Amino acid sequence: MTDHLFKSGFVAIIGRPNVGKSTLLNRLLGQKIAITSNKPQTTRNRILGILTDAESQTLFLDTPGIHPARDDLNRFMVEEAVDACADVDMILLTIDAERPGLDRLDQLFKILDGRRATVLLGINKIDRIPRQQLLPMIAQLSKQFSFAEIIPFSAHTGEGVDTLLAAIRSRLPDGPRYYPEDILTDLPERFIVAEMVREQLLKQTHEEIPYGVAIVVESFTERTDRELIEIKVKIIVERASHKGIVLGKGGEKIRAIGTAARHDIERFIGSKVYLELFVKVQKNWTESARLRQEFGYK
Ligand SMILES: Nc1nc2c(ncn2[C@@H]2O[C@H](COP(=O)(O)OP(=O)(O)O)[C@@H](O)[C@H]2O)c(=O)[nH]1
Ligand SMILES: [Mg+2]
Repeated sequence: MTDHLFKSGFVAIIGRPNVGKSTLLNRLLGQKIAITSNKPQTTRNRILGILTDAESQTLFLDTPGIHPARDDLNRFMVEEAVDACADVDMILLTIDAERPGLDRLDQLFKILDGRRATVLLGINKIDRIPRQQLLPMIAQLSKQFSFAEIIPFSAHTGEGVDTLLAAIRSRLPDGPRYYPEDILTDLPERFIVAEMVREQLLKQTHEEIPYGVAIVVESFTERTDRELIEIKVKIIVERASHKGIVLGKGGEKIRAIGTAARHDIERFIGSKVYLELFVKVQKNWTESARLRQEFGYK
């Protein structure tokens, strides 16, 4: 294949928290690299997912949700999402079919209008609505912004995702293969390991705990004597009382978190893993620029 026939480009996946952006990315890649949950601040950083076939390479940017930001960590997350729209070829604005309104997105549309990127609208979670709602919904949405295309799909069941992918690939400009074809992300393994632990904290603890948590991989050692990777992970919480909740009665909670995270990490790395978790209290780290940076929110 001669190089000038190859297509490639960046696609930013944006939208409100919880509409299923990260679930879609994982579905597109056929592997879990982005963590998901029903809690709003699940995705904190921009995540690059790379999908390559014989003719093209699509570089998807999964982003934290766009929402009113009340504090510094949230402002960082919204900036990550808006920044991701700079210099991309396409923007896939994603909405939830159960709450399809584009209201309060005026500001976002102003930003999008100024971009050269093609804007597609993805309507996710169509498995949750009666089919006959779909056409009127599309008619309504197409009046609100001139999307290049509106594509309904379910990231959960996979329905419509092939159509979405075809719509994206057909609009890719000529471009090089930026990454080798077997690379799925530019994220370090350590980052994804930390995210998989954070996902379990999101899923297995409640209230303010998941929001005030940061995860740091302290060591990552490949044992040569056994086919095993030893990973030591520090869980940072904002308060002493949170430490007790994460540990649980007799250490029950942290064991459950460790077991579930280890399964995901083993599937991702393709090797047996020994995972050691420990909890440290770092008061009000979300308010400290230095600590946010140290914990990976630059
Ligand atoms: N029923 C249904 N649930 C979905 C679908 N896509 C995502 N979800 C769920 O919606 C929640 C938010 O998903 P997530 O990918 O973390 O959303 P994000 O904040 O936009 O990245 C999770 O509980 C997902 O399992 C879908 O197509 N159908
Ligand atoms: Mg997400």
